[in-house]
Amino acid sequence: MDNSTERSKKKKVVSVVGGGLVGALNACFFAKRGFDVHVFETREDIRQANTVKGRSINLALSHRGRQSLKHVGMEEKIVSQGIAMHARMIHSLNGVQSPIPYGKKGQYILSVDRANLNKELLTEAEKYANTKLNFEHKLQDWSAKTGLMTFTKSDGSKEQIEADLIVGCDGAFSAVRKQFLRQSRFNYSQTYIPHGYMELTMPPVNGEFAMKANYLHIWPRNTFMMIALPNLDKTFTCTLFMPFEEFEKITTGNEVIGFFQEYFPDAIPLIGVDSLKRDYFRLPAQAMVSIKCSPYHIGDKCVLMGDAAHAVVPFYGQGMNAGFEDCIVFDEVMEQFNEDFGAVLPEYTRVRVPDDHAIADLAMYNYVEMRAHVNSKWFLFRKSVDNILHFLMPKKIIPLYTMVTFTRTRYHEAVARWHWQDKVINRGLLLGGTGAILGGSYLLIKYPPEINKLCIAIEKVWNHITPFSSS
Ligand code: FAD
Ligand code: EGU
Repeated sequence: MDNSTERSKKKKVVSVVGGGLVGALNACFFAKRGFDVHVFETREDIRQANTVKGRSINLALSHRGRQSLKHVGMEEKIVSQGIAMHARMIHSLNGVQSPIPYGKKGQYILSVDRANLNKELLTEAEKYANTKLNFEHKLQDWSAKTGLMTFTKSDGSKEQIEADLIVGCDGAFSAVRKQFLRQSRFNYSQTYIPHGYMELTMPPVNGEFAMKANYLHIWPRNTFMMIALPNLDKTFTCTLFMPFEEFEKITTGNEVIGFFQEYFPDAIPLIGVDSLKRDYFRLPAQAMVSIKCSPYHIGDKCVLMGDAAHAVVPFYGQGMNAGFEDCIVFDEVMEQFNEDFGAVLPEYTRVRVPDDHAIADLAMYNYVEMRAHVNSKWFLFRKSVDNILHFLMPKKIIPLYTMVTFTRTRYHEAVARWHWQDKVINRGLLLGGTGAILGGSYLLIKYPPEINKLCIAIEKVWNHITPFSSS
């Protein structure tokens, strides 16, 4: 029997709630399968709007996100509109900049413009004849019993709509998820971290990027941290992360400059004193939340994807990438279970929850780690050790960020493998240390005068692997 004709005869209706990054991409995935796709988005059509509000201007796109875009034929286009970042650039307090590559030559991440990516995805979704985009439609409520959704339109009027499947892609504060909270045996947790973030723009200098363009710039200062990603218009968007209580301490322009002089002095002339003062007070610091839940579905009627299912803190650059990967995983399960929603939805929850929870945990772990003891020296040291071990044993030891960023290794497997590698490394250090002590003692007894030379040699090696300025 020909599956595709049987499928097209059914032509089930799929309602995607949320036309953000994941919703717009998901619309393409469902449209490609031949469903009747309706997207409902609260905002007006951002392609016509001139005010682009919302959070984070640019994002790091990596392998998982790219694979997902490739699935709907969008990879090339989006990549061509992004800026490659082949390495991080670590800024020390004294202004020294040190690059650390992400990997081999072809391994880089991309800085992409959120608004542009969203527009491209909406335009792509609209190319399918079986897709309809509905803007200024805010999901007010829906019934888990009947599947009936109620939308509020911009003029205040209400509209009721039914669908065979509701796909909740409406972000971290999902209205679709609200009904899940009323179900028995639904697990939910949310954690706001003490840090907030604020975006500052670094303009071009003489028509050129103010800093090296093809890098993700990082100023690691323990509890204070700044990250900058390049934009196509030759600006950088700097994101400042710090505890809300620290944001609140700074109330005047001079205090802003004083704070930057203490922690990010090299950025002051690049952002500019006046625009730094202006940008800082333009918007209040934004909160960051981590949300985990399970299951991701209700019966054969509704499923959550993207931030609606799992909001993660941005300290692994994976929120959008994970949401995009959700779309591929769902598509794979659809193929496996012949688009039978009753079977697909529970299987999607079964395979995807452990991975989304793993990346949520990893991002939170990295936040805690960076906040606790990551200054520029430590960052350089740790990443160098990772890279050296990977270079020496490319098959056995793969850095965690490499598995997360450059492969589609399931997140939970990457974590398991990371724990295993840590054991191997510790055992190696233990064996190596024991060997060095035993061997060293032997040499000391046999050739006492040679010890001086040995010390010099060790010092040389040490200076070679940690050639960093103080911070
Ligand atoms: P959203 O982008 O939030 O979209 C949800 C959409 O649903 C919106 O358009 C909204 O208007 C709409 N909506 C909401 N409620 C309703 C309703 N009731 N009815 C109809 N529509 C509704 N990720 C990365 O991969 N790389 C990064 O480098 C990165 N950096 C980040 C930096 C910061 C500071 C932050 C905060 C996040 C970062 N992320 C990053 C995460 C990324 O922004 C999110 O994971 C991603 O935007 C999630 O997409 P989404 O479509 O699920 O949700
Ligand atoms: C945070 C905010 C460096 C964009 C995690 C690395 C991020 C991004 C890192 C933001 C860091 C931190 C990784 C990438 C990326 C690093 C990563 C973080 C993009 C472990 C716009 N993080 N981010 N790790 O390795 O894997 O370079 O706002 F500072 S991209 Cl916090 Cl790869």
